[in-house]
Amino acid sequence: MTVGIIMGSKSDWPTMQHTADMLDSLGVQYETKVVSAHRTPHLLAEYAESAKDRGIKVIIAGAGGAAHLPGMAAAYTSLPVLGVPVQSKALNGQDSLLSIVQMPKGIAVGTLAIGNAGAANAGLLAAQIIGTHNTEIQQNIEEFRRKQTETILANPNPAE
Ligand code: RP5
Repeated sequence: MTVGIIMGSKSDWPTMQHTADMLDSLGVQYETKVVSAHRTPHLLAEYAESAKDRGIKVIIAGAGGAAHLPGMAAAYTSLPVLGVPVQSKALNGQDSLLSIVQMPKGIAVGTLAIGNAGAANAGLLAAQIIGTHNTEIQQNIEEFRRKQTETILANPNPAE
């Protein structure tokens, strides 16, 4: 597995599934697991500390509300960590976004957009990172973008 997708709760899966779908479409292998910063703190430490030795190259962490998962995962590993703010019910994901994006200097998390778009783009960005050392994945990304552009150019009429 080259990407580790973790999330704070099973309730995050409908969002984080978009990450998995993107990685599937780009031919990137991944694993998925519920790991909570608050409810299973020891599991989080164990997961992030062992990720590099297990062959993981990028960790994608999705969480909502007081979303400490990406930041704490980043604290336990030198692998790149991408954070996905899950759209919370109470504050629409503003809480998730701000708690993920405002990392103090010295520990980095790459924060994506709130919700499904951010989840999909986390997969895309992880693939782009891995693609710097993997020609096949890089070609898959270029093909994905070529098709995306072609589809838009072939359907210029918004009313159709
Ligand atoms: C966070 O709390 C999770 O990432 C989830 O987005 C949020 C709510 O979790 P549940 O109460 O639905 O399990 O830890």
